Amino acid sequence: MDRLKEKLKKIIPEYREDIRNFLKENGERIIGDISIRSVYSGMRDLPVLFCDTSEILPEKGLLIRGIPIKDLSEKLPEEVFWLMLTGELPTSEEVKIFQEGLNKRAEKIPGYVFNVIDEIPLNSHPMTMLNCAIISMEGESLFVKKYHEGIRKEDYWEPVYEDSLNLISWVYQIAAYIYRKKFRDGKKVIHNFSFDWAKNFAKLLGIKDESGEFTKLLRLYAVIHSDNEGGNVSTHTCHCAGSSLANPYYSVAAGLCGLSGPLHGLANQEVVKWLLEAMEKYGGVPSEKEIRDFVEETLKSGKIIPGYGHSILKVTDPRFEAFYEFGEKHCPENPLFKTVKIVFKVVPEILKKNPKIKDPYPNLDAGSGCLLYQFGIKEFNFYTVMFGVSRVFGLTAQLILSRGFGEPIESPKSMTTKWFKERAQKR
Ligand code: NMX
Ligand code: MLT
Repeated sequence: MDRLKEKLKKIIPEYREDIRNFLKENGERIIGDISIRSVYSGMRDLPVLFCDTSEILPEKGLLIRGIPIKDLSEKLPEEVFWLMLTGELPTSEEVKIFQEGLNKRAEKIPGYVFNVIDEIPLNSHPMTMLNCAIISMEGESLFVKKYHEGIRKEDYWEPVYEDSLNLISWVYQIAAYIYRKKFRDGKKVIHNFSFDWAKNFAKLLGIKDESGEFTKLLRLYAVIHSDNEGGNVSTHTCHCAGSSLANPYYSVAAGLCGLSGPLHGLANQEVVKWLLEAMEKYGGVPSEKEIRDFVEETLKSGKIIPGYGHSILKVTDPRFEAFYEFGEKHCPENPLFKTVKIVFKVVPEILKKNPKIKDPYPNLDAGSGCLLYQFGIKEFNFYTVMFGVSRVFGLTAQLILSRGFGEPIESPKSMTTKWFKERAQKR
């Protein structure tokens, strides 16, 4: 029996009812004003979305269902997925059963998806391969099948849940195949494991891990990247696509296409690329002065400092701190990690000099890549795939809840610049 699904059968109708009642009583209340600048600045700070899996407090960072992300750093991504959906952490028995279910699903990955990857030019970016592979599986969607058979709106979430769990069980296998195909032996390792999600992934990637430290990193990595409230590009894009009732395969791929940009998920590869350039230039771990010069040079050339800044946070991202603490414990002598530390010492002070930059502190991408590098994943253009595989937990949790609530198609109104100008004059 699927215990998570059983729980959701109780929770989701209550969730729907609760929001409906809330809207009945308060739906017409006005909650704020909108400045013209906000509209023209990527809708920054506008409370126009709701998301119940997680929230970001500008001064504290990410909370998943009210729990600070660092307090979840010893948890499994499976547990965090459960938490996002139900508001509670599962018991150890519930986790075990849930993992057994995922492992059963893992074995049912459609074989053709590997042929699809084989047909993609090998010099394509790994995110291209990941997204093509995910989209190619959309014919597997149970949601599509049920929708065409005819299903009550209240029940949409159930096939979305099935599709989501399949995605969670399949996408890491796809990622591992892309890694081996593009960078290693090209072997397709058949999934016949019964470990937890991260250990399965570590095995498939083919990274030697006698100490178990790499698996620990993968668990942390997935938890840290799993969710980040509702407005970031990947989550919002997935949510928006899902609101048209595009199936979870399309919706997740839409979100992951958004993740592929350098201001979002691609920043992790850009960070390591930039750090290695600095190390090459100065012949090893640079001094503080050398990093200062390198940062100034980067800014003067019109480039950004990757891994620094955030559109909501106003403090060092606790997700960066979690990676930093992992690095201190597991690889304090790694030259790349040492360079990350020096950059962290130097960069915020420099960025603070630019009053336009609202957050001069590191985000999660400033510290994630150097840890993968330490364990032998040195091909940094694979890092966004690692982010994507982890983000699937949050994207799908949010899709399930959105369909559970019965959220309608997203359709904010856009106005012309002429309209805004006329409006500004009237005031
Ligand atoms: N280096 C140089 N300039 C920066 C940086 C940075 N790290 N961060 C912000 N700025 C600039 C930004 O480009 C903008 O300039 P302009 O007005 O000339 O376009 C100005 O400061 C104001 O930006 P903010 O309002 O502080 O930040 P915004 O919300 O627009 O953008 C990021 C947030 C995260 C996109 C931005 O800080 C950035 O580009 N950071 C570097 C890339 C990065 O690390 N992205 C990953 C974010 C996390 N993730 O995984 O998705
Ligand atoms: C994320 O985890 O999605 C990033 O920090 C980007 C964001 O929140 O805008």
